[in-house]
Amino acid sequence: MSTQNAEPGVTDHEALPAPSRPDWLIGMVLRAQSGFFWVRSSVGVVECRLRGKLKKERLGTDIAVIGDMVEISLVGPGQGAIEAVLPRRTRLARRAAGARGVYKEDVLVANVDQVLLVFACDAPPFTPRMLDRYLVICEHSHLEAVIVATKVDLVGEAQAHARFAPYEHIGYPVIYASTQSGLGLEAVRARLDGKLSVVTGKSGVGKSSLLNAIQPGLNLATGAVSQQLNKGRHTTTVAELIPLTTPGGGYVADTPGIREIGLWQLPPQDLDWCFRELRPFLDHCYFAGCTHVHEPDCAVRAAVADGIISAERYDSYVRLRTGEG
Ligand SMILES: Nc1nc2c(ncn2[C@@H]2O[C@H](COP(=O)(O)OP(=O)(O)OP(=O)(O)O)[C@@H](O)[C@H]2O)c(=O)[nH]1
Ligand SMILES: [Mg+2]
Ligand SMILES: [Zn+2]
Repeated sequence: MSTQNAEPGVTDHEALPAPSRPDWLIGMVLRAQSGFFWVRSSVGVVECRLRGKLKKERLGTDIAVIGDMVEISLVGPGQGAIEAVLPRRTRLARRAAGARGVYKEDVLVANVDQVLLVFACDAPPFTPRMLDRYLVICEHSHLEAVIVATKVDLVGEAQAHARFAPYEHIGYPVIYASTQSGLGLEAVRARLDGKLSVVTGKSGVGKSSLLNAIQPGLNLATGAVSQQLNKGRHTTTVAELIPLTTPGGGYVADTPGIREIGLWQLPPQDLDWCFRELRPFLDHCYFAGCTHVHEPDCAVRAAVADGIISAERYDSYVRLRTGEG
């Protein structure tokens, strides 16, 4: 496991609060599995279980998740108990079906600084609809999104830029990368430095290859081997944070995809806001409660007609708005 040789010390980039008891330690959950939590603290990685009182206080599966800052007590060499979970700054969550048809939030990663949305220029083909859905998830969760366009070597830089320019235009950072040519690897490394990042994107886009390239020795499974390992997995639940050896430290969660994170039942006004280039127009439609799909005198549709809002992005918006997916 990659966390086994982790240097002592928690995040170098965060000022840590003092523990509430002098004999407790503050640490970060790097890995969670079957009720065990691997917590990185000043004495190294400690294998912890949850205190029973925590389980009673906070029912659910996400009492502690990777990325959580926790207070632990030591119960033996390398072994401890999680006594408290500190408040989360941010979270990446999905809505899961709970009892009696009520949906509950299921936190996957806590204290996320940014999400790297990895999309290949080709192989697998670029899917703007999916990128737009991911961007909505990030906006809705108030998480910074960074687009990484991989496999630039397959299409050339001009075509890659043409494909992702609409996203740069509305203010999303795009890093053009290729593990074949080395393009963009420094930029990705700099972007990850000192932060907790979720790296996501569909299978085969090159997430693990990218992380292997920026951190030699990581040896994440790629290509056919990776596909073999993923076979039969029905969950995208992220289980592990990888500590980075970049100058400022940092952590990444390499996850197969956040597609399952439900977008359904997103209130219409929230969806409008999640398409950031729509925001300046939202108060200028003729009808209050305009859906921007068919109404006359719609400021959003006018902006699309004028080429101010990308027709492709608008198409994604309409699909989500009308539930066509
Ligand atoms: N041409 C080209 N191929 C690449 C590049 N990066 C990765 N690949 C190839 O793309 C395939 C998939 O790469 P992975 O890193 O396993 O992709 P992944 O996103 O981690 O996939 P999953 O783990 O299944 O989610 C492998 O065969 C890589 O060799 C690149 O920059 N250029
Ligand atoms: Mg992978
Ligand atoms: Zn409108």
